[in-house]
Amino acid sequence: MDPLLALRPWEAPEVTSWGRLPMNAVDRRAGALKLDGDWRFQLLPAPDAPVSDVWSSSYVPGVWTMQDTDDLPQYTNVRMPYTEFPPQSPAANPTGVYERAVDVPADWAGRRIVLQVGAAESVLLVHVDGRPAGISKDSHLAAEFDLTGLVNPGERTVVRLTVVKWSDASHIEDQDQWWHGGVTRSVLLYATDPLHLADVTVRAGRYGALRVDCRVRDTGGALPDGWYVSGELDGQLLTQDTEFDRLNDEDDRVSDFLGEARLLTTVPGVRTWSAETPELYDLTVRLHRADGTVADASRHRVGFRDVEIVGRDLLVNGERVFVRGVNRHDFHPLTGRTVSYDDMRADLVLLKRFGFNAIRTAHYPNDPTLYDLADELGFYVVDEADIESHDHAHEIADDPRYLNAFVDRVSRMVLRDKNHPSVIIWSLGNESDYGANHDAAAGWVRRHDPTRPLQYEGAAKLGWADPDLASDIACPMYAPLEDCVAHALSGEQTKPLIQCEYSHAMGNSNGTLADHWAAIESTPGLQGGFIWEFWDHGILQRVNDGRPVGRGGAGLYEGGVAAPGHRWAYGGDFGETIHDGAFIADGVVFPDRTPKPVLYEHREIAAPVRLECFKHEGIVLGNHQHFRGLDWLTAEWELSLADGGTRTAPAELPDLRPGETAAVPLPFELPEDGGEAWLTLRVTTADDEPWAPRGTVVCLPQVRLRAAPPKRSVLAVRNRCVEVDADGLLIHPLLTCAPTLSLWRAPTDNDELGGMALRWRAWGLDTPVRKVVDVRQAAGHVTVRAEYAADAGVVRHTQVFTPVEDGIHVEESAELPDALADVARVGSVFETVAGLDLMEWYGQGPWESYPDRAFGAPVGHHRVPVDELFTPYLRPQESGGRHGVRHFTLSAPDATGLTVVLDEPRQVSVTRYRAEDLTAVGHHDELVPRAGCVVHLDAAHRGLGTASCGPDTSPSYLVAPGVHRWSWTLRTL
Ligand code: IPT
Repeated sequence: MDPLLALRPWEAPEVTSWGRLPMNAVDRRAGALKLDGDWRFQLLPAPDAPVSDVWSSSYVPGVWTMQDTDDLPQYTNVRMPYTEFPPQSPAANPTGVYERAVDVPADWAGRRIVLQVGAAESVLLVHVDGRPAGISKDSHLAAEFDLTGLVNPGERTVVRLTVVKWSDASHIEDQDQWWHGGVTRSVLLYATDPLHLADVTVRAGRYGALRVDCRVRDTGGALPDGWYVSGELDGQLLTQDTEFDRLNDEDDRVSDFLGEARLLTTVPGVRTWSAETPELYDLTVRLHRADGTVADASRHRVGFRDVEIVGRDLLVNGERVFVRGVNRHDFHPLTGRTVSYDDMRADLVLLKRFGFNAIRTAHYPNDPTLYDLADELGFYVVDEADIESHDHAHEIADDPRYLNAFVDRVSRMVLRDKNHPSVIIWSLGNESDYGANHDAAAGWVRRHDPTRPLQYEGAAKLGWADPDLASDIACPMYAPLEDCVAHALSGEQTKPLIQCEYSHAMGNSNGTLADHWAAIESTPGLQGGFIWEFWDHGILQRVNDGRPVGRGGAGLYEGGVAAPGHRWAYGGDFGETIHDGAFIADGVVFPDRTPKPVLYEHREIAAPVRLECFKHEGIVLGNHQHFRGLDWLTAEWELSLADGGTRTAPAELPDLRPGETAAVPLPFELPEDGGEAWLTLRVTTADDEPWAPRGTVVCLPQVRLRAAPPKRSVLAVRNRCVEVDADGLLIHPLLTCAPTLSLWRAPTDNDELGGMALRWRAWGLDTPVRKVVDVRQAAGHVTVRAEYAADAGVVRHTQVFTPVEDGIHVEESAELPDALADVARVGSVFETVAGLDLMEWYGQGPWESYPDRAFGAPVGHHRVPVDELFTPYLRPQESGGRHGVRHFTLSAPDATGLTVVLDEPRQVSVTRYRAEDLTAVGHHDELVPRAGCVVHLDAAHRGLGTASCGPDTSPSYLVAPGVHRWSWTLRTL
């Protein structure tokens, strides 16, 4: 039997690898043969099933689960998709066999030949021409195998990669994501001189000191005499550390089989690296033979920066930086886990544009290119090891059989990524309880890389301040804001508090994000956190046969929506019975990277320039960055008058250092009339940035210059009357459904998973029965009293309709019994005739906003087609709301339509869907838009919160019982 199979390595956690080379940071991409493309492929039912003569093909890098096999993607969060206990795997264990012939270049004769498999999940067995070459686990890191003795340069060799899907390792790769199988990153074959750089470690501090440590080996055996290394940084030669060499020479323990050399320099006036100023230098390290010829070389990009913890602050270059982070998976809707350079760049560009400066590589080391891009574009990275044993966390954390795997995974990540300035913190993994295996891994990191802090949520949760635990950061997940603030004020805090996950972005969510940041920025000890998460992991699926579209699907989606006949699949959509539904759709972007409205909220929260206040001397402007001035920005003033449109004027940004403020004169004469007035500073990039062309909006800070004047009382007009039908329902030529009371919204994911929707349904709020109690006509008014009977009590609703100049004024009140504490909304709902396709309003916008997610939506005059008001969340739910609307118009192309003027800024939504349309279906593509508009005017609307995973909204955003009053005027255009 094949020796690799005989070992049954898929059920042996002690076996983390066999024949695998040590991880290192030498970049071998240049000059390598890229073995990407179609490989011969067959999918076996189990790893020890016989390989047949029947081959299909599979694309590498890629997952077979999305390439026309019968093994389809499956989504589970915490639970394993099978019942076998660690380290066992199920008997049905899909195993992909990949084969391809490779012509090994003849000029590689005499060289060391290495196969690099970028990533394979979850067990990789390598054979070359039928002979065993190695084994590797650790699905998100590369594995290298020395094939020198197995291949003949100038001849054709058959490389076989056998990839076993389920293994002991699956139990520690139980992350909240799709399960796939395949070779997910590129495969390379490269050659080096036998005398080669085995590793290069770069340390570069903020005062310009650079140290480069090289490890040198010769596969021939002992190192040849006279080898040496040299280095160049942006063309400047580095100095060999001869003292280091001398000490090594004198040290008997240093053998001739491992060479170590150190290069040094100090760069005067160094340009330091930070997320705001990602300054990089080019380093080339060369390994020379005694005669000076170059045996090997390695290129690196170097950023000079320090990261340290002082007291309870995490400092980058001495500055307490705010961590505006997001959790990011390697994800793509067509390729699953395989992500291209262009895709990763697009991810990071988008994050930059929306004010993020940090990434946690949830929950495994991401594609290596991600770190190059983070260095280049400027992100702080929490680099996380591929360990999540969620379902069996407690057993595994102390299981000695897994000890090796923990240390292996953490150490390999550190060895790969240690030279990236972007990586500022190591993470031991996610949701794996806390045990001796973690301490072992932590010990390895602390010894190997004392230059960076280490974090682990599983340890931190045992005590945010406990110095003995394997976490230098208090990095909880979903901690209530009050707890964070209380900790920071307690006097007990010993570590920086940076939440590893917070503000769960599932569906229409991220309520109270601005409240979090107001507290973070004003409470010493709080430094930020990482939003959960970047992606909605919807997989593009054909509706007719239920299969993933796969690589060929580019162009089958746009603006967050799948093309007709397609949809974004979530858990359960591939016929799995064990799954966790739409919990996989919890990102700030749609599966095609279209931003969700929360990103505009975040952009404003992260604004580098703020309008602090409006005082008599003018507008106080502040620079809220850590390292930069304002010279990279340009701005324009915008004055929005409730009754007078918008005016603009050029703005001059003052020369402010970080943290400074200055007053600038008010750029406009405020007209006497014009009512409420708001001033916005439209801040854009002054030049092309690597992540944004010149003119890209960076933020839109705003101050109110004048409040709305008190409302005048409504004057009824004589000789006109308001018509209602026998049920007291308003008759109006533009309305197809008269205004009635609404106490319900299509539950958001937060409403459902937080238990609110259950309560609302139990109260009967989704189907209240309206009964007219009384209709009275008097002095031109019509008063309609109705009762809405819900199971938890009766809501009394009154509408008073008054004819006014060219319209109808409606005064409403609703009385909620105490039993109805905390409902979704209280307000009016009505429907219009078809054809009113444009909405224009004065209020917050233009993007969707809700009471607890309205910081980033400036007040102004906005104009959006009705079809674009709705946000196509994967699982249909309440969506499309606009906060703080003062008045709006719905019009047809011929300018006919209606206007609604509200008594005060209100939550309004105009969509094509009733709440019941949204609750009736599970996917966006199943929605059938109505021809008219469904309009909600809310006296009160519950905040969104984040209760699908984490805290609900805060009490101030709840809808209280008691009497609610609101009024509005409906006019025909
Ligand atoms: C937490 C996980 O770390 C993350 O992977 C994701 O599942 C997130 O929650 C929710 O989407 S763990 C959770 C049990 C708190």
